[in-house]
Amino acid sequence: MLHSLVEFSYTPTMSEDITQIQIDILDHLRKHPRSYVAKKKLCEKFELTTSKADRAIAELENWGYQLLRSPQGDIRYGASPDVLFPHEITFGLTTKILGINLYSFDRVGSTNVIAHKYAEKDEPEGTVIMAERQTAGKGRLGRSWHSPAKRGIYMSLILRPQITPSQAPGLSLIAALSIAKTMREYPGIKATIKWPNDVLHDGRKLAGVLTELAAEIDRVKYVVMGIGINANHDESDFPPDLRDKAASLKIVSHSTIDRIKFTKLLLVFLEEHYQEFLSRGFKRLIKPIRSYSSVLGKSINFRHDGGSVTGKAIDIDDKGLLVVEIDGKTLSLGSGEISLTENYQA
Ligand code: BT5
Repeated sequence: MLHSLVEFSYTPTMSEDITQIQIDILDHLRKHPRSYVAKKKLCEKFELTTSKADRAIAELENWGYQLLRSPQGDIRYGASPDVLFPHEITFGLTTKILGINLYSFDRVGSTNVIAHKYAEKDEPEGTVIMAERQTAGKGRLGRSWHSPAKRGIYMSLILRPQITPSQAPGLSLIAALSIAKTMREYPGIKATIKWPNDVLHDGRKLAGVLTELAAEIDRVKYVVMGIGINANHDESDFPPDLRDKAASLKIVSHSTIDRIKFTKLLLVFLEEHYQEFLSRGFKRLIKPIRSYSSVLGKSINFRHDGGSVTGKAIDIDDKGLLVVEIDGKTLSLGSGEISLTENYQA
């Protein structure tokens, strides 16, 4: 975790030492949320001089932490700033693999690109790369992902599943299911999955998934699962060409989302579904995926044999493939591009 903070560009001038002191103090205060802690106690516990403790507390407040003070000057944790600090996401996180190793940046080109670099450097399964903004956020097929600062959640996970490359597209569906499930915990958000990788509300896109592979013919070396979520965007945060087809959790639910809380819950659902996928495949996941689908029963366009074809989406099978009916015949689509003929178009 310390390692992650050093990489975190909100703290470029902080020494490693003082950063760890700040985290220790913060964690201690948060573990006693109802009581004021005397500064003397903090100094004793962490073997600090008063001036070092004062400096650490002042730095925490500089970052935006609200600390409450009793008339005697004792301190209590008040609130955290809206910043995706690694120690905020890992604090109280109940996952066993995902997010245990977590890096967070102020600004990157693309978290997926960083995740590939880190994966090549043997970072472990479950490593998460996050950023407050992306200057070159990637969509699928060379498209881009609009990633304004502090509005969204932009994250990439490094996964090392023992699967064949043909099984990997299913991971996008697992991400979409986990995102939709997390969103449905919030009142007013009717998140649906547009197979294979989008999460929508009333036809407007709230989130997208970009799953990329490093693989040999019969073996996946690693997977980078990129997730982009529109959390606290106002309408004006989207460029004009996206305003009709994109929305944010804030726009839909009329309230600001706690991005840290959302990220933690998402990691918990993702881990649960990922483990299920690794041990039993899609069998038990397919029911919620089908029930969240905004595509089933709809007429869709997709690319096939070099041309554009229209058919009806009738099922998602137990491998995660989309089953489409065209002129009484069925066809299973593995990945690629579909669009609803009467609804959202990416
Ligand atoms: C996706 O692509 O939906 C995958 C998006 C994945 C983004 C994450 S962010 C973290 C990680 N790091 C990255 O660099 N990428 C991943 P696709 O299905 O191709 O959708 C892209 C299309 O959606 C664009 O061509 C726009 O039309 C639209 N779009 C772009 N930004 C959007 C946004 N913020 N919200 C909704 N729609 C958007």
